[in-house]
Amino acid sequence: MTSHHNPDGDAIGSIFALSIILRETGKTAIPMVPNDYPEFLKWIPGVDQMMIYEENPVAAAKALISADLIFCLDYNAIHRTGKMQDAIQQSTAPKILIDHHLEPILSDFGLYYSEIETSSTSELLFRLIEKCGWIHLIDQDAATGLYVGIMTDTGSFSYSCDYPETFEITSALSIQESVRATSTAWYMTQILRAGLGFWVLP
Ligand SMILES: [Mn+2]
Repeated sequence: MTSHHNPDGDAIGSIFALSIILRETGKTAIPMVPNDYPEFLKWIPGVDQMMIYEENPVAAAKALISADLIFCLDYNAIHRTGKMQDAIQQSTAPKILIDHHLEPILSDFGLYYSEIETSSTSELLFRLIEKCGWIHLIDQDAATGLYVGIMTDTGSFSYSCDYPETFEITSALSIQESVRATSTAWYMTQILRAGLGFWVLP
């Protein structure tokens, strides 16, 4: 499971969630990002298992080159993975794109699910999980990852959210999978503000 250089909430949330679900199906799944991710995402339970390519490039490149499949989440061209791109290109594993950015370079990928009229990659991933009949595999940590992806890519539901599906999926995550939406928003707001030097009361 890979994502782009300078990973954001959608990148981290989607690759983390897909890794959890694939492990539930008995696969070995390694979530990997090219470089470190922001402090405000580090509270997500279990996210510290993320492999960071630039911190261990030999082992990370080996994992990519020996993978059976490489999922490419939240980026539209392999060059967006920065230092990781050579190892991805060297790998003969089929590359599966799941992404919502404009103008994907489809020749980079063996299979693709590219849709721009959506909030986020996390939303597309939820739809794919649903089509696979894997909704029951979304545990609270995976749901939190998907929720973080949708929430951050919409600026807490202030843009890129004119689609009913975004709210239907958010509702499904909130109700069925017990995402604690208020505390998720609170954690990230507090950590972001702490980074700016102040805290606020909830
Ligand atoms: Mn995104």
